[in-house]
Amino acid sequence: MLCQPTMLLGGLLLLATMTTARQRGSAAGGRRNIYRVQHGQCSYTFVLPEPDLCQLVPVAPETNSLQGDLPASRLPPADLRAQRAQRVSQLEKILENNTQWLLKLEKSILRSLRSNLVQAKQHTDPNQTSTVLAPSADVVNQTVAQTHKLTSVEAQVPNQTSHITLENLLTTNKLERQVLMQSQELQRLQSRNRALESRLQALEAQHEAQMNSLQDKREQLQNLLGRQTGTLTKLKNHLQALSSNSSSLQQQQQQLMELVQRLARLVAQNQRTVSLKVPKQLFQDCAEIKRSGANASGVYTIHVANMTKPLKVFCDMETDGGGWTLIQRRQDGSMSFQKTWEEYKEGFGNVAREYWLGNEAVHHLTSRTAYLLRVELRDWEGLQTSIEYEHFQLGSERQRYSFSVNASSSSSGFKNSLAPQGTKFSTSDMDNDNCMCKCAQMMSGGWWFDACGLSNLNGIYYPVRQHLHKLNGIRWHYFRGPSYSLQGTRMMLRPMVA
Ligand SMILES: [Ca+2]
Repeated sequence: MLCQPTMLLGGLLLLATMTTARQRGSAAGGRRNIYRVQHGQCSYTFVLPEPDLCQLVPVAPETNSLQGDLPASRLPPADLRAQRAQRVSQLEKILENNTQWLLKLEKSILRSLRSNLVQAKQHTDPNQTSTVLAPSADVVNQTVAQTHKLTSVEAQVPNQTSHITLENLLTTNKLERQVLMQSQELQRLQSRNRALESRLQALEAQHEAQMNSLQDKREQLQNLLGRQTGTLTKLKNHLQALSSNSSSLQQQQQQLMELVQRLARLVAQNQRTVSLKVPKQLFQDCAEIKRSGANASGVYTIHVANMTKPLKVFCDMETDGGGWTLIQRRQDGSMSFQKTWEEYKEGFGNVAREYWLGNEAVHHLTSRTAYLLRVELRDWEGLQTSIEYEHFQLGSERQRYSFSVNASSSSSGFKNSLAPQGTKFSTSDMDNDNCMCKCAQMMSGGWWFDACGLSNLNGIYYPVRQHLHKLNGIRWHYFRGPSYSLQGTRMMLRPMVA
């Protein structure tokens, strides 16, 4: 069925209106419009999306507000952004080409429409009109096909735009997560930094306190050093003073020594003078010395008959009239009495302290005249006693210095403890006792051991608190028992007839 020329003209006008409206829709953006084209008895419906191409282009990744706040190092890669921008640019070019093509089509239609209108006014024959409008229908069909093509192209634009937007959203979410994680990390680092700062402050305070303490100690040490230096200086001064004093003392000592030497020389000269003036007098014993006028107890020199050498001897000038010649004395343990036969024969010790005059001298002395032997004993408690023996005489060495007495008398009434007369003298190296043993080795010292007898005044000297229960000590049985070691003893001779 043929369409009326007016209807065809209205359809073309509608098509032109549609094209113009589409262009405005593109400018307004966002909506989908339905267009209908009536061509004769045929009706064409166009559903065209109204993409916001003009708005999509500005919503580029560079204008994202969130990305705009990010540091440059956290932005998407540059090539990704360039790729997206390129794709958007391509779409825009396609759309622009299509639009230009539509504008050209529109102009062509308008030109054809005007020429057809002019021809229609010239030729009112409907048949001719239909013949003239036939090419216009072909043009409309071409226009519809181009419109379909344009619609498909426009439909691709939102899809591409949605895809790009989705990628942007995903990238944005990813970046937001990274930003959140980095913010959390930053907070953690800030918290750790604050803790480290607090610790640093505490350490600085501790360090300052230690520095103050060290400063105080240093000041104390300096004070101490100063005091010690002062003390050292004083000590040096004292030392110098002492050195000078010492030098002075040494000089005085030297002067004194020289003085003593001069005095000694003077004394020696005086002694030689006295010896030259006084004729030398020889004494047999202390009794003779006493008779010569000497009344002071002390050390004298005697000349015993038949003895080649003079003897130093201690004379007791006080006891019971004095004149006693000591042949034995024990008083402090200063002399050991562990001696040989020969030593007991010749005598030993210090006559001013402890000594044994000598068996040979006693033999010669008691062979000249009758002597009284006095034995004095003293214990550790201060008790003293004495025993005297008349006609004490000591045999010769050939007789092993055996002794003989006539009678004895004790000042305290004690029984005699001396061995029987005739008992020989024994030493550790000369056994003359009446025992199968060697009493001198058992009892120590040299003595008139029987077997081994009741006395030994030449035993070992034991000091106080060690003097008990000693069989080899200085013992006298009938005074303090068989094992009591005495504190002191004296044996001395004096002629029975003065
Ligand atoms: Ca014997």
